[in-house]
Amino acid sequence: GGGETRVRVERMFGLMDRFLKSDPSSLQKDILDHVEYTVARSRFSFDDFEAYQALAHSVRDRLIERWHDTQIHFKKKDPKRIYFLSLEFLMGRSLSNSVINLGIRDQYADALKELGFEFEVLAEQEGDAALGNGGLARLSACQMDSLATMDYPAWGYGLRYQYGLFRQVILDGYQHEQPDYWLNFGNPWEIERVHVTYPVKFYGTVEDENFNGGKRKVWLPGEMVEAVAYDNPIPGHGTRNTITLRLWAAKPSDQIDMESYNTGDYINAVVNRQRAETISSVLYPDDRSYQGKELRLKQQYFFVSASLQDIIRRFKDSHSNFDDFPEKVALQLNDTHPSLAIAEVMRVLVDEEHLEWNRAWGIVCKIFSFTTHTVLPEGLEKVPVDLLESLLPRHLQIIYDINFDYIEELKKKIGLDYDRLSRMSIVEDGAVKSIRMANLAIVCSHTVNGVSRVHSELLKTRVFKDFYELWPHKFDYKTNGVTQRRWIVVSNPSLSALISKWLGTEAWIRDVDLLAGLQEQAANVDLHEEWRMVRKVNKMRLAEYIEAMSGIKVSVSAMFDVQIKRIHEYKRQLLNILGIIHRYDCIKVAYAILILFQNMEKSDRTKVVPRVCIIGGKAAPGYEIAKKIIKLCNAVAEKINNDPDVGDLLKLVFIPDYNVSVAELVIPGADLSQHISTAGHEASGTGNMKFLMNGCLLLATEDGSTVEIIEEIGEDNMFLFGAKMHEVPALRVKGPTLKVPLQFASVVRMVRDGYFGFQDYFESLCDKVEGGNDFYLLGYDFQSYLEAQAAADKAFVDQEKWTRMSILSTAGSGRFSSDRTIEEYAEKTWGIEPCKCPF
Ligand code: 4GP
Repeated sequence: GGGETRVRVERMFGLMDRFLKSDPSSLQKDILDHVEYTVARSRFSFDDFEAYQALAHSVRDRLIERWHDTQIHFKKKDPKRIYFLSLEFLMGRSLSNSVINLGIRDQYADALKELGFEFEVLAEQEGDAALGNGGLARLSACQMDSLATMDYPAWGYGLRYQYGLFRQVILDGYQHEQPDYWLNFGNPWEIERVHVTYPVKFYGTVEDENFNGGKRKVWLPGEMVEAVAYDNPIPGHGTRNTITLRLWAAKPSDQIDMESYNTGDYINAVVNRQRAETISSVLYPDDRSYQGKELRLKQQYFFVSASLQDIIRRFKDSHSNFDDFPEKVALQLNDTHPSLAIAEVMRVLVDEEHLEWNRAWGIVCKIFSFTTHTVLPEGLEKVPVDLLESLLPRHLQIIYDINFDYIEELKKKIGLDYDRLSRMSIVEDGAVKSIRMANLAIVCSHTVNGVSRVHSELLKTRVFKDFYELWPHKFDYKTNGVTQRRWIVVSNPSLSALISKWLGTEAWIRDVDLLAGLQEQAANVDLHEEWRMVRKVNKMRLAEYIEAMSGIKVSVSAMFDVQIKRIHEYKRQLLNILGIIHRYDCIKVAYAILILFQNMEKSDRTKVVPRVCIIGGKAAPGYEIAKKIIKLCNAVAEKINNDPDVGDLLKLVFIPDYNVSVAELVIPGADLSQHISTAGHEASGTGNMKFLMNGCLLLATEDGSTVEIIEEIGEDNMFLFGAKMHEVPALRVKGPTLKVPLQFASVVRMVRDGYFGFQDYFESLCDKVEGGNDFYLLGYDFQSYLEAQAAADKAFVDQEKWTRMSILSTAGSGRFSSDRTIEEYAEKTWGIEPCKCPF
């Protein structure tokens, strides 16, 4: 009945009529309809959460319309598509972002007001979608927003974890992890596609088929589960284009193993089947270490296999020759996590589509690009061969075959340099024989991207040096960026309005380079006044949150100094805490002098610039040292915040359960933010960009993308310190003989001596930075860190100077939009073009 249905529908709706209206009374009606029919509450009585649900569903309806149109348009135009494969997406909340991108935020706010609700209050009802750990995962989310906004024909593919990143609860200052069962209250932002399902196979054996020079095989799996698609529409801003983030959930397979049912143990047979769901049940909370766990490998293959079946099905809908595949498909590997896709494409092409091995290999070499997000060796995944052999026997064979051909070629190029050959091999012959996923990704991708310029230099000169020497043309970088839609417009609406007013346009929301126009106004006193007002209101909002959450009252005239990110030794939250202890000590000394000499030194105390130090972040559950850093922060906070000698001069707040929506609140309220990794360790950093956009000044080391921020805004516009990247290796060699400033020794001493309690517990933490063990150079950098902090204090006292620096920070942030990053990827790496949906 397809044709008839169409005729009827076209008769029923005029072309434009079929779209939902967005005037306040249509919106009200839609919301109330959803209260009644979706939420199943009475239109006359519903609470904030139910109102949020109804509101979300009415937004969802509008998203679906655009999303359908976009998919139809893409299908008709059949452009080359980019498939972004990532095991993690940190989307956060969707409501505000969606209505802003759809351009109907104000209409909704008005509609709700008349119904007696406030938009902001309802928006607070939404929980975060935290399907990722940190930087890498949030970057994927920003990039999806840019892909949609810039009309690229893109799909994101990932896993629909039932438990997102754990919730962090602080009890007695210690981190505890609680499960994040985020789907408990339903998720209006996803659409379950019960008909989009694929079988995914595991285990079993491989048999020969005597074709194809022996390369074609038959895999007889031992286990089968079903992947079900959940689509999350991602709306672009100022465009109708709405793309798909497709997340897979595992379900028991339809194919019932009759035997286990026939044995009569019906209940156990059902229970066993249900185990399939564990594959997509939980996100691994370690962002840097790979433990070679079977479940993790299962997750990787599960999402890769389902995604590729989907991608290949879409290709085959309108193409019959796989030689056209590279013209239509670009596959982006977001870190090594999806690298099994390489072996999977080979397997499908050779075993299932019956392509000859070399032809399949030619295709594989043209479609993959790989981006790595770390410089830490422990971040590079290695999969034990035993594990792979049992779980994916056919894939192991394929990887061996790829490696064999590659090593033969390599020998021709570099000769029999066995050390180098073994370093470059995909297979590592160590105590545990394993597959180096990064090597697999590099060998098979046409482009290997870093995430900032200096990251790329490190990849070329250290991490992947051998490969760079062999294939210099493969190596490139695209400096990360963040979306100004979420990180200014959604999270800082008053700054957003102010910017639009002073630029005389809202066009910067899509064309962020226009922010540079603020430079001309950086000395304008009227702008200064409005700028300070906006910042103050944001600080008040943050102060209220701090008080509600921790009971600590903070003064908004103090400098709000923030460090929020995953807790890692290399990110040096410990340096920050030791700096705070030093500040505390100075205040105490000044106080003692004041008491001793009565009025004489009074001025010294008034010279102290009041600070509120805010630290937030999660530690991986098994990362002991990171957990001790959290405890130390809380112990120091306890002492300082309750010391009457200190008062408003210094407060320390640990914000629990740091996540995307907490960041949206904290960043706009920060005066100063810290990005203080040991130089050479932060691949890029994206938090620095979010703070920069919001006019927060940076106190930073010359690491990752900060190096490029310096080029944009100038070193006078921030507070830099610390050993430079090229100095770090030599400093480490000198390690034990390095001179450490007295102040450093004395603050570590305070911790060691139990000044903040928990003496035994902190001992190993102190050992990490003393006695020649100070790998991250906290001691060496301490002096210059304190100097940078003093410079920040000095600048803060001069509010005019500070405001100018703040305006110049926002004005100079244009380069750090993910729109720019995505455009570079599209042009240089993926070879795709915009495909804009009409209307
Ligand atoms: C992070 C990097 O640590 C960070 O520097 C970078 O900005 C971010 O990726 C996005 O590229 N890495 C991870 C990870 O989150 O899991 O390796």
